[in-house]
Amino acid sequence: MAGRLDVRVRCVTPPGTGAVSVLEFLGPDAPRVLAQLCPSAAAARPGLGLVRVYLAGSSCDEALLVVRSPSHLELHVHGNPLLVEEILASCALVGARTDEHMGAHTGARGSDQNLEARAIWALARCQGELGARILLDQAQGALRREIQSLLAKTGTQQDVQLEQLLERALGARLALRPAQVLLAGPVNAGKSTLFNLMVGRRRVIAHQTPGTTRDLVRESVRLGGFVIDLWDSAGLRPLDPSPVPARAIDAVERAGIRAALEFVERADLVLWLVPLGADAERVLPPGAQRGANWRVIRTHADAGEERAWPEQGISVPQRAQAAAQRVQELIAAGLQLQPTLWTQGQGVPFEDEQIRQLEGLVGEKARDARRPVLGAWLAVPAGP
Ligand SMILES: Nc1nc2c(ncn2[C@@H]2O[C@H](COP(=O)(O)OP(=O)(O)OP(=O)(O)O)[C@@H](O)[C@H]2O)c(=O)[nH]1
Ligand SMILES: [Mg+2]
Repeated sequence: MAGRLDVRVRCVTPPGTGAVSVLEFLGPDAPRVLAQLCPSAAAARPGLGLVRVYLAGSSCDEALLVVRSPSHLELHVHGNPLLVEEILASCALVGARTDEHMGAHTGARGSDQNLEARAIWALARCQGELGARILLDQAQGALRREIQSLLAKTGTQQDVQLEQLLERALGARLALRPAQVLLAGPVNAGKSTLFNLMVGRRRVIAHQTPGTTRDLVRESVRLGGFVIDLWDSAGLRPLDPSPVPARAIDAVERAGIRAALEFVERADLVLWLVPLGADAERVLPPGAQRGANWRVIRTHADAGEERAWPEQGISVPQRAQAAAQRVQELIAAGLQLQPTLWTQGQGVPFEDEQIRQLEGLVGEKARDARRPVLGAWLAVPAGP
């Protein structure tokens, strides 16, 4: 093993297979370590260039070399986890401090990563447009600046800014990770039909046979700048004798119903689908209560004499577009999605732990605790 060099090598893109993985070489010995992998890098000038990467003497990739400064270089290799692993190992072999200690490559956020790097980590996983814009801003220092300005204030002014920051963080949670929205209700209510409509393709079987859906099925659905996880589930059977001719309920269907009922307990929002005119409560299992996060949607609003859609119900077969719009509105209202919760430049705490800490800092009594807690957020300085 070579002696330690003054260079840190870390993978700054998320773990896993991707188009490109970016390796950062930081420190005065960065060019020396890089030249072991890419001999042509020794003569590289500031800017961009193509280099060949060699491992154990054989060429293994063609990469983009970015020379930001003599002590800050980036190697953009193809995004193969094995390749990244091998490059880090070969850097460690010549004495570099590699990112096993940083944790970024293994998927964990090291506590020695600054706020900006952690925002980039979250950005790589964020599915929604609004969340991505918020995280990009935090990666460019918005949260750091907000905390600095908060700590520069005192008394009531500081109390107010802290409360606003917490409120923004809570509002942003559903922009940063998808809410879980469940379609539930009696068999044949039209859950799978609506699910396919919202997903935009025939993802699951919708059929007049009661009990068609057996399992929970998830798909991502965009709602403006937000993304939700929408779930289809097995229909519940009425507790009294069913009016629909049904085959005997078997063990698989029973398991599906159990899974649906369990999900009802933990979903952020339950859309309870019931055909227009049917009793919405009839299929609820004993003891089950409609929570505050339930919204009833009447389906089959085209059936019979009553042509009530879209005000009283939806009809996917007859008026798909109106149905989709109505359901989107119900989801946005049910989840209290706020597209205007953030404007560029405002800090948004983006990790659950940050929100937990902020909650502990609200109120006059917690004033003294703010500097140590929030100061620690800034302890690792922003990168070069
Ligand atoms: N007329 C009418 N038919 C509908 C409507 N929505 C769904 N259907 C039909 O009702 C039948 C059942 O629809 P599904 O979407 O499979 O119902 P489901 O709630 O998923 O049923 P399970 O999976 O058995 O719980 C299918 O034949 C659909 O075409 C509607 O609004 N109006
Ligand atoms: Mg179904």
